[in-house]
Amino acid sequence: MAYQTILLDIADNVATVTLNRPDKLNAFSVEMHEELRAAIKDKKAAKARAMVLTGAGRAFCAGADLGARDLATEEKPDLGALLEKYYNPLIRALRRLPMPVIAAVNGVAAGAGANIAPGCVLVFAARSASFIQAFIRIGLVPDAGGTYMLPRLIGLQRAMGLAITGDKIDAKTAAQWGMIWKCVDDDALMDEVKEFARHIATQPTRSIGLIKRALYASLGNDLDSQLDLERNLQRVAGHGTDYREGVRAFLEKRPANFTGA
Ligand code: LHQ
Repeated sequence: MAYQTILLDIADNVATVTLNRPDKLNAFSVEMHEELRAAIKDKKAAKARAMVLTGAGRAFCAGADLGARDLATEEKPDLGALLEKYYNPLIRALRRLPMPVIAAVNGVAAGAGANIAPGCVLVFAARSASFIQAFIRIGLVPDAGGTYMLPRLIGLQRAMGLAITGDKIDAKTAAQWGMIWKCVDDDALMDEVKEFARHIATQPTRSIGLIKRALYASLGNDLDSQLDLERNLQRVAGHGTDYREGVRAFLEKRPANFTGA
């Protein structure tokens, strides 16, 4: 498929998706939503063992394209319908994808753009990048999973503060607060993320998918349910060839050669 608003590159078992509307700071149009959805489901990309999500130009993503609706003629815009059709399925898809998706936040991430990043398993951000819960600035509510992830990542006070002020925080603060995994020098960001993704793509991919399931489920589970889930997932992991290979490699004192199965 030829994409107009994203770029998809697959190399070394890593699928890199670049949001590519740089003149709009990679704001989400319907077309970009549809192309991103197609890229996530792409058959070749699905064979990769890690995905990187980043933005072209100076921004990661400025959220919804605010020029896409004509509010002068729309009396009661149904923004819920847009979330139902595009943003919610995107967050669910990122969550459920068995491979790890790593966000490389190369610049400003605002509105839904700030919240799709923590929808990925790990977030690396350039030192000059920033995160803005911009919704309040236009009379809206954080979406794309922000009201779920933010309090869990950074605590209720900080989440509340960011959401009701729309204040910008820089990548260093985001890392200190636990909102992102790592803040990286601008020039080093893509090299570091690619190297990390290539490494992760050599690891037991199936286990990573199971770990995603376990840790995300833990955010809503009590201990008993979580212990049951760990038992179930470990059962699945124990049937994988990577488990056998990992143990064999350990006993033979050699590096493991994981296939992701
Ligand atoms: C944009 C955008 C943008 C269009 C920059 N759209 N063009 C879900 C459901 C339904 C509806 C609504 O929303 C949602 C979820 C959401 O995401 S709501 C939140 C939407 N996003 C925002 O409110 C952020 C809007 N953007 C900004 O506040 C600023 O652009 C930031 C702080 C991101 C960057 O500021 P600057 O670095 O000063 O850049 P800029 O404002 O000059 O933008 C550069 C260009 O990008 C500019 O176009 P132009 O033709 O003048 O060069 C902007 O109009 C365009 N752009 N964001 N979201």
